[in-house]
Amino acid sequence: KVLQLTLAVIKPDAVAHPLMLQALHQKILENDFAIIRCKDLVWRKQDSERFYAEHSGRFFYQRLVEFMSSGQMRAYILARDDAIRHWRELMGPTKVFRARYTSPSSIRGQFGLTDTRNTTHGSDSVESAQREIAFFFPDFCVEEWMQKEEPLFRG
Ligand code: DAT
Ligand code: MG
Repeated sequence: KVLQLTLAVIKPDAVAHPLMLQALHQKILENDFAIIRCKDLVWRKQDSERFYAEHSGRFFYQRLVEFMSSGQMRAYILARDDAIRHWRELMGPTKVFRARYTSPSSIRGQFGLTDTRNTTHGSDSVESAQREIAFFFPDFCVEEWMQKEEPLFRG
């Protein structure tokens, strides 16, 4: 099994509720992720615009950008075998109604409020994980971590 890193974010709707934040943190630990870095932060509107630039022009873009800069978030670098896929599976589908019906026990199925306020973010590929980790944790070097720390997880 190959250890993989992913970026996970608890979005402002969930951080606003201390019990939900705690439940999500617990869920991370229960699902065999190692928490490599964790920090609380608030985005300015331009951080939000930059992070979601791929969605600019979509009908929900303004709503998304406003929401993601509306309050505290908690960002994690998580490590696990197949971390990207496992975290996305735990989150469930993007859209809240799909999540409710097809994956009621997923994070979004349980806690998602709307298609925009859907509690969590997770990278969707190795490339986006690299980019997103650098975006949230500019001082973190993935290559260096893989060389120095990853071997410690092997035994
Ligand atoms: P995901 O967060 O599952 O990777 P995405 O990358 O397609 O989904 O979209 C990023 C965020 O944009 C998503 O978490 C919430 C918002 N969003 C996406 N599709 C939306 C829609 N149809 N209506 C409202 N918000 C949407
Ligand atoms: Mg995405």
